[in-house]
Amino acid sequence: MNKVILFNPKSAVAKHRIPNSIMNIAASVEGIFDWTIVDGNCEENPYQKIAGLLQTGAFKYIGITVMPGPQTKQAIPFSKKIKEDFPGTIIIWGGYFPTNHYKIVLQSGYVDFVINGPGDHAFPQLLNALENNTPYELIKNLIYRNGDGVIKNAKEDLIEQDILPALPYDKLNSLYAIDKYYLGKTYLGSRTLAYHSSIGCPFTCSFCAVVPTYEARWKAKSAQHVFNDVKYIKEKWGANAIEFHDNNFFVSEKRTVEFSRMIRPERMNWWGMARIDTMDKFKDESLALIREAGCKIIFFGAESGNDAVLKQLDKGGTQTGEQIIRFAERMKSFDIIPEYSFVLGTPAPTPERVMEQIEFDISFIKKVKEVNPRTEIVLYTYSPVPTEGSELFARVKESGFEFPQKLEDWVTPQWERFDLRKNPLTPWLTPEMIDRIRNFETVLNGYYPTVSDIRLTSMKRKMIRFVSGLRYKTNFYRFPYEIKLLHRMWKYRQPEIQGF
Ligand code: B12
Ligand code: SF4
Repeated sequence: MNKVILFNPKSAVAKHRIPNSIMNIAASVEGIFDWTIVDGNCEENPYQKIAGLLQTGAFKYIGITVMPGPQTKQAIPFSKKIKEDFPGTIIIWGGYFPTNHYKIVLQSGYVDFVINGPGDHAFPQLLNALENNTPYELIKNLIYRNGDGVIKNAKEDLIEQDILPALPYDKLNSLYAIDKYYLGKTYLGSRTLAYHSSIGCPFTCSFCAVVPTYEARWKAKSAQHVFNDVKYIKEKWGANAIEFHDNNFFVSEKRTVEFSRMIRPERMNWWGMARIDTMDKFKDESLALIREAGCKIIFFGAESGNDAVLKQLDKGGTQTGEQIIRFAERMKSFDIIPEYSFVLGTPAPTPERVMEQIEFDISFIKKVKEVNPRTEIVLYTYSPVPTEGSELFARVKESGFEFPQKLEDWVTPQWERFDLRKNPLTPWLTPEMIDRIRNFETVLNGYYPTVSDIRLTSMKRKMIRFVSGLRYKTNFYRFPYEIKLLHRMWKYRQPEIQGF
């Protein structure tokens, strides 16, 4: 039986997370195929490592996980080179990038298959078909080339998460010590590990890559299952804090409350992502319990304070600017830090309206800070994702915006910035608008440094706040070089790209 390489391209310069995407895929073939992991975050020269494995002749398949941005930088050139150097290798991509951009990926000619969304069944089924020379054309979640065309198979129903095989921590540890994946000292603890307890999301926000991938579906592990896993991670691997990587951890109040009751005595801190309108419906007792159970900070997609923009973003129809402010205040009484992310720079019919929207949100963010100064703000610039059928994406297409036509174009510097949601190449945004957003961000981060940068001493905090104060108060954000200099000198943390 041919063996399998699972490759996690480099995703972060430091503090890289445990590679849960390929750990899930490894679990799906455990006991059926012999597999190994190459983690681009932990290897000096990952291509050499992969080539060494392929040279043995024992490996025929390489599965690569790709999220947009940094991971494409290794995934694209490496796949191309593997096909040139080892043409018999079958290359299979999975993850958010190929799921949303499958055509360009397969048209490159050097990626053989794409797995559309969850790969827990599709991946072993595909390998079985290829090994036994049986048809793969009906495998759900598979996308493949046929002649000149690209065929997208039907989607599979979401799998019950409790019956999925356990992640192979022991085997990973034999390849790369689990200790490498602790996030060192963070705001949460000294040994924070990432865990994923549910897939998808039941909502259909028109700017979000999760929507075309999961089509408004969500499946979660039960509270008991999550607790058992967390306890195992704590006892066997020594974690003292958990980062829940679910797109939407708090969908169910019942599951959250059950989990909180179980985890409370373990004295662990944890973090997760949520929606404001969902959590605003949680009872006071539930919020108090969540905090007591160790949840210190929650990431919320606030997106905008402007109700018309929220409607355009399709935030489920129930989130409003008024609610965003009120909820920030509500979180104060529970001592939970709300981490609000905003998406600025969405399209509007005229340039003046685009700028008005940006200015509106800048003042709105300042209001949020007034009612609850501990609210962490993460600022993104809107980068389109192909949410076909949404009014927002229709407007994006009308504007003349186009995704790259060749896979290699994604690794050019301008498209990399697009992925990082910093400079999105959208035709309606002028350089002045982008500067206004980025400069405001710099001044905001100067006046309110993130709590997650635990290396920033109180002296440094006071100093940078002092330096930024006048600008913040007078709305003068242009050329904030002095703040940038301090940020660079002190290696200021950027939660928007480094994660929390
Ligand atoms: C952890 C994480 C990171 C980590 C690193 C990830 C890593 N691999 O090391 C960090 C913090 C570095 C990060 C950064 C970014 N991230 Co990120 N990240 C995530 C997060 C929270 C979890 C990924 C994960 O482990 N999932 C758990 C696994 C089990 O799920 P999965 O990946 O979907 O895997 C399943 C399937 O997709 C498929 N599959 C996946 N890979 C493969 C591979 C093969 C071979 C097969 C067959 C199948 C397969 O099967 C799996 C099991 O069913 C996701 C959101 C999420 N919940 O998934 C965002 C997410 C992937 N990130 C995203 C983005 C955009 C980024 C950034 C590029 C930009 C940004 N500003 O956030 C930055 C890059 C910054 C930089 N470094 O410069 C977006 C992608 C959106 C999009 N447009 O496609 C997501 C979806 C968040 C979001 N909702 O917007 N990220
Ligand atoms: S609630 Fe969050 S994860 Fe769900 S669709 Fe909206 S932005 Fe995406």
